[in-house]
Amino acid sequence: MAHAHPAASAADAPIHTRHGVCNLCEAICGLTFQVQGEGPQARIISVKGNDADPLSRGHICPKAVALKDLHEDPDRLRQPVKRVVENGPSGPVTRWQPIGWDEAFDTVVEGLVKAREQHGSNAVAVYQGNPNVHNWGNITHGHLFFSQLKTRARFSATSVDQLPHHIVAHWLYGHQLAIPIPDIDRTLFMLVLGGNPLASNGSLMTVPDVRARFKALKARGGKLVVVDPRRTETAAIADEHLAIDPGSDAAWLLSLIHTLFAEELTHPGALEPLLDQVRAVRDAVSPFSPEATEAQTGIDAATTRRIARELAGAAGGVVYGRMGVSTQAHGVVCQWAIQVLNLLTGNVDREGGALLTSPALNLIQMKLMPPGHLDAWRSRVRGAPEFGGELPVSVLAEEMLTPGRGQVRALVTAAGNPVLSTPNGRQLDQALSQLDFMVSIDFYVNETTRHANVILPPTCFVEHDHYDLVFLHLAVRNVTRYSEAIVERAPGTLHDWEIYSELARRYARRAWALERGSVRQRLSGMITRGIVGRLPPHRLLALGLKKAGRGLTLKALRAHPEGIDLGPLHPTLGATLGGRGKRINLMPAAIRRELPQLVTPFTQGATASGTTAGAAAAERPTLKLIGRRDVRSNNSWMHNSERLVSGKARCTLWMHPDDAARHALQDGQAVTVASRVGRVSVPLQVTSDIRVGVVSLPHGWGHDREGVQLQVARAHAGASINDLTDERLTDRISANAAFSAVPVWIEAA
Ligand SMILES: Nc1nc2c(c(=O)[nH]1)N[C@H]1C(S)=C(S)[C@@H](COP(=O)(O)OP(=O)(O)OC[C@H]3O[C@@H](n4cnc5c(=O)[nH]c(N)nc54)[C@H](O)[C@@H]3O)O[C@H]1N2
Ligand SMILES: Nc1nc2c(c(=O)[nH]1)N[C@H]1C(S)=C(S)[C@@H](COP(=O)(O)OP(=O)(O)OC[C@H]3O[C@@H](n4cnc5c(=O)[nH]c(N)nc54)[C@H](O)[C@@H]3O)O[C@H]1N2
Ligand code: SF4
Ligand SMILES: [Mo]
Repeated sequence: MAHAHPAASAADAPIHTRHGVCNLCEAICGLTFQVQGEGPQARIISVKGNDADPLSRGHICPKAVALKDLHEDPDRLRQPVKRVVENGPSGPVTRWQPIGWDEAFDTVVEGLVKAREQHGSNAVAVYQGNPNVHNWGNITHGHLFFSQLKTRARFSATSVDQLPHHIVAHWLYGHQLAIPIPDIDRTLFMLVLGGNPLASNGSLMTVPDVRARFKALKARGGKLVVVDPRRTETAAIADEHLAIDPGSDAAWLLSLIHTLFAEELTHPGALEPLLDQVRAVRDAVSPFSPEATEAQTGIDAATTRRIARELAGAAGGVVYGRMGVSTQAHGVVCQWAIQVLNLLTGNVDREGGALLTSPALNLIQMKLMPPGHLDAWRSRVRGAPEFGGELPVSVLAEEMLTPGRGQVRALVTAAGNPVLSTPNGRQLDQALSQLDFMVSIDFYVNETTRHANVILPPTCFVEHDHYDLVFLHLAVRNVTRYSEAIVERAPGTLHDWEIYSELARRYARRAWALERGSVRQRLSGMITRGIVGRLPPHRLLALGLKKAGRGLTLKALRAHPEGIDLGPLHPTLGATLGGRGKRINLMPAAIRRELPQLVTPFTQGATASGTTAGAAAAERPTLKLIGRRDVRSNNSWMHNSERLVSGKARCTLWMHPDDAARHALQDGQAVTVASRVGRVSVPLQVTSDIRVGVVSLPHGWGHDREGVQLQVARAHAGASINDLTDERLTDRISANAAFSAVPVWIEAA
């Protein structure tokens, strides 16, 4: 492919210092760039942490420098392309033909409208990937386009991630984004389940420089306990590590709640008058004594009781659970139980506990984000519930492959790579190749976008400005920060928001006849889209800051590119609940129905994860597969940076020495891992840092597929764990993907 590669600017051109942030992960670290030259030819010559940043305080990780690699990557698309299949000497050959924006937009609108006309609105599906939340233009302008599709077939990375957190926040605090954040800088006891912030840099807890913050916690006499089947980087620096059996956390958390009641350790304090159904919780957890669940969890009853006492006794303590306890069969029960523990010990809305934040632009209080709704409709084939207007992505492939009214025939992917990121990705890979039309808004031809008819590539992060609309809501300190673009974009390129604005405009015109509603309603929609569509995100930010009325202006933010400190977290629960006249119902109906169903599996050592396994399981010993993150990796899409993939291969299967001996396998040898849905081959890494009976593979690998245009990533391809994870293994309440404890069989390759 012929791309304009940013030419090196003259070595004697002046060097400028510019401040910005890294948007790759939730830590949103402040950065200082050295840029040589001017205009689109300018080159980034260094990337460093910004010491003046009040949140990240100079911290960065190795991925920050890769923002430069992304900017310079010759594989990154800088112009729209369309897929053309031609007859070559030895069969059909696929080629990506560069096209102009005008043709690209028209082809996309035509393809989508045609699918809708022929098969109905729900035949056009949308998948929005993780970077949508990290790139504010998608949030400010994406809805102008997506809302017009009028489809219920909406999917996102939320349902392979934090969906249980949103559901529980919606139930307890009235809003999907009302997620209390650990007050890590003041807490005296922190219990972390299924999170490894030392590698991930925190999640639903924007916490740059987390290692230093944990160190400070210990220095002030606090305690860190990590519950994880693997001895993670975070477990290694903790005061205590409990290697729980994967998928059994809900049982353990119920035993902690049980202990609080049994030992009269519940002290909700100031929360007391807000809590409803406390007794119902006590009754529901009564079967789950620490003795009853210890066989399941592998954590002995005495330890469980001690941990409950330590949490209740701390002058500011917090339970925090992330991926490992969200993406499992009991994800919603886990996240509910974590909130209940924090509430019953009086640690919600309390310094040193978990607090709602006070960002400069408060999407909850300013009503800029809907509170959420659950089960307003269900998926066509399996009957999985929607949340907040989205269906769980585990059902996407079956919605494409199952004929009938409403079958998905066209797809829009935006900043997502579901082939590598969602359970049974191989099945989805095949389903994508059978679609009538697909468009991807993405700057790479990767495992997913290779199936698109047209790819619309936006600018990359250093080429546009940024204000973090989401993660400043989740930060351990209240901070506000606006960053200008670091380098000028190349001529003829578009930002994500401009792509959406234009798609929205053209789609509205073409689909006019399909819209219901009066002419007046349709016109007013068009006018709103026309106005908002033309306002760049920073103009909307300026308006929002004014409306927020906290005396902050865009001008003030521009004057402080390092960020403005708004102070430590402070109690604000009243403002979130009070505004809604709401109390906290500790026992939502779905939990009331679910807990009795868990009594037998959780207290009698039966397998808790429900489905799968099948006949094969009876014959061969199964191990439980879990995931893994590495600080140099970022989901599926930063593996084209040589500096992030060099060195020892990281896509290896971790296995305990006892299991290796039982399987007669040796460190370093190639093994085949098989599950109900597929098999992959990977090198084995034998280590006692993982629990017996458990194996671990990282996600986001598996790049060596026909047509993928990622030169570096293909040379370090690895295998995809999601060729093993099972789309039928989901959380029982939300249908969020259950990536933890997938039954697998292992043999020498
Ligand atoms: N370097 C890097 N950073 C990232 C990302 C990345 O890909 N790479 N991705 C970003 C994204 S999108 C997210 S959502 C966050 C995620 O942030 P984290 O949740 O902190 O990330 P993980 O490292 O996946 O941590 C999950 C932990 O759960 C453990 N685990 C697995 N199964 C179970 C179980 O059944 N019970 C318990 N108790 N633990 C279990 C795993 O061993 C693992 O250590 O990270 C973000 N940051
Ligand atoms: N087994 C297993 N599977 C997992 C996980 C796990 O722990 N285990 N983690 C899950 C989690 S937490 C997540 S969040 C998902 C992530 O899953 P996805 O969101 O589906 O995948 P990403 O790897 O984040 O892919 C991001 C895509 O966006 C593109 N992109 C990057 N920046 C931009 C931008 O600014 N604009 C546009 N338009 N495109 C951009 C990239 O080129 C890439 O194609 O994976 C999930 N999958
Ligand atoms: S921790 Fe690394 S990837 Fe995450 S924001 Fe900071 S520099 Fe970027
Ligand atoms: Mo995520």
